[in-house]
Amino acid sequence: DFKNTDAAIHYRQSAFDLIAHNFGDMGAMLKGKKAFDADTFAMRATHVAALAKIPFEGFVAGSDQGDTDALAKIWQDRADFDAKMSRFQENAAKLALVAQQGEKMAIKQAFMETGKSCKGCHDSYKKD
Ligand code: ASC
Repeated sequence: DFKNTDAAIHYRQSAFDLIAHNFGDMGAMLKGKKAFDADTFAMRATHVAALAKIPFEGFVAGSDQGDTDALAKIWQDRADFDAKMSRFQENAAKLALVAQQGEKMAIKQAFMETGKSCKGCHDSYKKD
């Protein structure tokens, strides 16, 4: 439980910030903006897979009100939101696994799939 909806918003945003930092660095490596380092990439993928499980808890009733980009639509289309969140978690878990195996093409594919699940949810449920 959270003290109030602001605490829930802060909790989920903290996790998303950590996810964005790690995922962004992975993207920079894949796009050649920085050197690809397999160990660092795998570490970040493992972080994202663990962090992906965090935000869900913060989407408590009433927390579309406050300092948040979360749309009220989340609570109206709850089953779809939950499915999209699960999909993101599954894709992130797969990415972490593939990253440890070190096959660059498989890594790129899994990274793109994960990115699609970030964007898919943002397009439906995040203010732009
Ligand atoms: C990121 C980030 C997102 C996703 C999304 C993927 O690095 O901050 O929200 O990737 O842009 O399409």
